[in-house]
Amino acid sequence: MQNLISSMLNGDRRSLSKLVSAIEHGNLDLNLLLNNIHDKTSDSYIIGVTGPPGSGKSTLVGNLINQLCEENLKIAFLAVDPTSPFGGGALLGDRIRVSDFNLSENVFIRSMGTRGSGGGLNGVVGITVDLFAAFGFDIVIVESVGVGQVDIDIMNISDTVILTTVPEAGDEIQILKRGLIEIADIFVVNKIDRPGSSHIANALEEEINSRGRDIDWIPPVILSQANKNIGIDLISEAIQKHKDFLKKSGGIVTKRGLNRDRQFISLVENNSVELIRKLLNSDEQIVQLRNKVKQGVINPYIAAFELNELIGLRKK
Ligand SMILES: Nc1nc2c(ncn2[C@@H]2O[C@H](COP(=O)(O)OP(=O)(O)O)[C@@H](O)[C@H]2O)c(=O)[nH]1
Ligand SMILES: [Mg+2]
Repeated sequence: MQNLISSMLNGDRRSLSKLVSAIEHGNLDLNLLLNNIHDKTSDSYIIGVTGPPGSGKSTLVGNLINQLCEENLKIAFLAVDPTSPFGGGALLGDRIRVSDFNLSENVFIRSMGTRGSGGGLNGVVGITVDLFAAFGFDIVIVESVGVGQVDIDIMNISDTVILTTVPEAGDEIQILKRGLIEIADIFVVNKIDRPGSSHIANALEEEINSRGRDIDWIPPVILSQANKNIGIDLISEAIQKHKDFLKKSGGIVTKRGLNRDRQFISLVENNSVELIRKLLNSDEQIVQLRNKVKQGVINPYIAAFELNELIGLRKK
């Protein structure tokens, strides 16, 4: 394990790949890994791409990678799609020409499906991003389905969040309502070859302008046709502008601090749910309490308060 970590830190891609698999399947000493990479993760810039399935995220990222490669940047791409029953590559295979990227030493691509996602996918993604950063990629791009059904907390790990939409998305208003508008730094209306793109773009712009944001960054709305490589240069430019903005204003320090705090809270929430589920079945006093609830001896609400007492979550 230590050897694997050391060779990864020395730039060995096979070791990197093995470590990602180990993280995904949960069979490694996480403490050892995290202690080894903790102080090596700050130089990478993390870009999160989220939006409904089929809106063109992977296509867009593929072209974006091509563009960033021309600037000689080292890029890692993690595609997370918990809706996909396939892991490792199936997801990307028919979308972008992975073989093109394999030719380049500067690009590393992985996908993650449902495997190993027992409630902890956020943790798995966060750790993988840290690993990529420690390996020394200049840019780490994470794609995740972000609307409704699956919630990877993409904003907890990203410096710049891109939200993709498409003209025909009838549920566009829902996207706005679900609060995604608050988390995106750049909006992309993709598939402008289809009718209705300017309508959606205007609606988004209106919504953005109607909200007073607490920072000076006004998220741009960019029109693209990812499958024809149209608008990708504008997206790349917007990312650069946002990055400059964060660096100049010092916002990057605040943002990363907030991200770490949100990551922490989300992990604690996950962990405590898991812990309590275990206790519900294993702790003798709690099992007794459950039996009393079943028998109608104690009201479930009162029992829930009593459980807090039992596990020590007393109100101060
Ligand atoms: N018509 C049209 N199709 C696109 C465009 N961008 C991507 N696609 C296609 O939309 C489908 C879904 O794209 P994909 O990148 O896999 O979407 P994802 O699920 O958001 O990652 C693919 O068949 C793409 O070729 C576009 O601008 N116009
Ligand atoms: Mg995709």
